[in-house]
Amino acid sequence: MPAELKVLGACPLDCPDGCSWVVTVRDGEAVSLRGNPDHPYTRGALCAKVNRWLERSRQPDRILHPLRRAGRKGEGRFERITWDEALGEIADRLEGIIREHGGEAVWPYWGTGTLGYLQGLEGYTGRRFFNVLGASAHEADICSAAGNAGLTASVGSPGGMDPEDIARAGLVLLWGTNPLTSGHHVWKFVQRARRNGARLVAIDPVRTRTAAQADEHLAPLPGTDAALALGLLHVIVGLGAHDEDYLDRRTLGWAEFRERIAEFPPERAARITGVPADRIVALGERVARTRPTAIRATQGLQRHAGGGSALRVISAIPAVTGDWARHGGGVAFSTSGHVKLNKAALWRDDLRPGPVRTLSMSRLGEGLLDVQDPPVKALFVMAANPAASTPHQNKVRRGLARDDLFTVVMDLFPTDTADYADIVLPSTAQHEHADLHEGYGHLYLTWNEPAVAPPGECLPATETFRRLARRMGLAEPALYDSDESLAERLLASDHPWMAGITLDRLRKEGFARMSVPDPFLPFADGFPTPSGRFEFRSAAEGLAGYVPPAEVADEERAARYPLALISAAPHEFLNTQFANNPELRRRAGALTVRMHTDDARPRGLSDGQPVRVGNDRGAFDAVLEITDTVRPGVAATTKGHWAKLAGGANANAVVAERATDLGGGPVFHDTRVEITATPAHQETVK
Ligand SMILES: Nc1nc2c(c(=O)[nH]1)N[C@H]1C(S)=C(S)[C@@H](COP(=O)(O)OP(=O)(O)OC[C@H]3O[C@@H](n4cnc5c(=O)[nH]c(N)nc54)[C@H](O)[C@@H]3O)O[C@H]1N2
Ligand SMILES: Nc1nc2c(c(=O)[nH]1)N[C@H]1C(S)=C(S)[C@@H](COP(=O)(O)OP(=O)(O)OC[C@H]3O[C@@H](n4cnc5c(=O)[nH]c(N)nc54)[C@H](O)[C@@H]3O)O[C@H]1N2
Ligand code: SF4
Ligand SMILES: [Mo]
Repeated sequence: MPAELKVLGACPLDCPDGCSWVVTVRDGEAVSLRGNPDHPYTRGALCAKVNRWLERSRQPDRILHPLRRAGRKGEGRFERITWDEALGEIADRLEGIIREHGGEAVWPYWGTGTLGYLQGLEGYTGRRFFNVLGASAHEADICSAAGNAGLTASVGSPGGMDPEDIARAGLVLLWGTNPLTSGHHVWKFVQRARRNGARLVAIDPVRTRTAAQADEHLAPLPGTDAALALGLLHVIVGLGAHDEDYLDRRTLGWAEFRERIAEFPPERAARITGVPADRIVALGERVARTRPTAIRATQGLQRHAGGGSALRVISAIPAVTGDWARHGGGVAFSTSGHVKLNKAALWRDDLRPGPVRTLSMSRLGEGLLDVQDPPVKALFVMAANPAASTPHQNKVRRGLARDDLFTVVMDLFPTDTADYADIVLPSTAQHEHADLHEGYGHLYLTWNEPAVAPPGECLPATETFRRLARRMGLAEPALYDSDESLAERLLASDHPWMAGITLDRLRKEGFARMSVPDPFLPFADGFPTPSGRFEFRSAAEGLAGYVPPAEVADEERAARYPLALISAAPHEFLNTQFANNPELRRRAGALTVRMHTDDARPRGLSDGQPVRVGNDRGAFDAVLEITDTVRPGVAATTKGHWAKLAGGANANAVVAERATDLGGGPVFHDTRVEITATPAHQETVK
């Protein structure tokens, strides 16, 4: 064996960039992990977080052995047990619960800790095992569900333009997205467009790192984007810049949608969004004049009660201008709609004994406390940290604290959620196991070859479920497939875009671009909707339009909780991952909430003071930053902080367990709060 090996892998995190990485292994030890210079999207660079991947994987708080709870739920006290004891106890408890309550009393709760098709959410290999048990189905609706559903209603698929083609646009709108923090690799394509003369406009209630770099920044009130889009369309149609021929050939419901646009003159859009009418007119004129316009809209935009409709209406802009037919035009939300892997062959839902109910990842509190017939009795949490990530934190904790609930947590670290586990199982990190990945911001598939042996007794999810199946004596042969054979089944797809992509090739080259046509105009020959056209009106969802945010637009609630809170992606963490890395925690500093001077002054609050951010669901403590980077009426914090490292709660203490209009997604950025001095601070002031 050579002394030094280069092993190609993939970043598994829930980030659109799906980076390809190279691990250098010396004497069985990973000595460096870097971005793959040969990957057209990664181009050698990872990010502030993943540059610390190896360091994090060796942190002293890494879980290396199975654990059994030794204290109260939530307390986080555990004793070490053997794998044999752990599997035996899990098998006994599952068998007992299924006997008494049926398979649906088991909830396999997969998070987005890894997006791997083998070890994580995208495929969730354990799905075969849970299918055989007849467990409830898990709806992973926490991230992109609203946008996916909105785009499916109008375009027929969440897949839109290739983000690399943003380089060809004459005008770029970064709409409800903060790529310099949340997926920076798209930036080089944005910059290439700018070098060719494109103007960059950011649309975000907050002047983010990204918005600060734009030529122009519009700051709408959260959740009002569909009204802004309709206002822009009013200007575009008023100038006669709509493409009659395209509308006629490629769309459905234009006459009706045109009437809807007529209801949103710029003055009305301005009243709803808080963006001045002259700015709406100017941007509408710019879109009308510039071909093509590329719109990069990602998840931030759709975390509101009307989030699905927002994506529907925004995707109508290139349908009205005809830009969906132009190379460099359209909307780029998530390329996952273009991935044609044979997921059914991996998942094997045919192994279920019969139809099963579906439980929502975003509404864990409801699932644990309100759902009956049968109630959830066993919760299997895998690559998820819902006690920190999921809405209505106090309700989630009440659910997790139930004495009659058997909870297994598979993770690498002792998270807020692991503290509630009956059994904790130690998991491998990405460079210690095999996996297959897509990137939802590009068109490449990536193979992750294990680079080193796992530390301690950590096991991949695939192997954990093979062992558990054996322990339970399950006869179904599909439960014992090897990782390679699972990957081969997944790649065995007849779709022309998968032509030539084999496991052998992926292992050799590390990644492969899907065999899409070049240039890639996904809807050149029609849209994958029931009518084959872009649907302004869909049979299932009616006519696209503006659906107001729930809390932001609620005046009675605004009287009690005057500030609209956004809790977006932090620069130093990836959701709750890395929030326990000492260096990144140091760089991130304390949990902060930002507020405009006009809101701070009447409250008598000063910069840097501890404050409490609260509403009727709960509260969290933060340090106040007074700034003009948030618009008045809006407060901004970040997701990702571990509650136990941030004074006991984070932003999800105040977020409602409400579903979006389409797709049943969460409404993280549609939250009203009041911000006050923390009680301790009030006392010291007195
Ligand atoms: N560094 C880092 N990168 C990440 C993540 C992370 O935690 N840290 N998370 C990853 C994950 S899981 C995801 S889903 C993506 C999310 O990444 P993004 O899609 O960028 O989503 P957010 O960070 O939630 O919000 C993006 C921006 O939308 C703005 N916004 C909020 N509400 C509205 C609105 O109503 N209208 C408009 N126009 N803008 C609004 C916010 O102020 C924010 O600046 O990033 C991924 N990348
Ligand atoms: N307030 C607020 N909350 C939010 C959001 C927001 O915008 N605002 N955004 C939401 C979004 S977009 C998302 S995607 C969710 C994400 O929420 P989660 O699904 O909870 O994702 P993470 O926080 O990344 O936590 C995943 C856990 O997986 C573990 N893990 C990582 N890799 C592996 C592995 O290979 N095996 C195993 N077994 N475990 C692994 C990590 O250690 C980590 O503890 O959070 C949501 N929460
Ligand atoms: S988090 Fe995103 S940008 Fe960072 S390495 Fe992973 S895929 Fe690349
Ligand atoms: Mo996400």
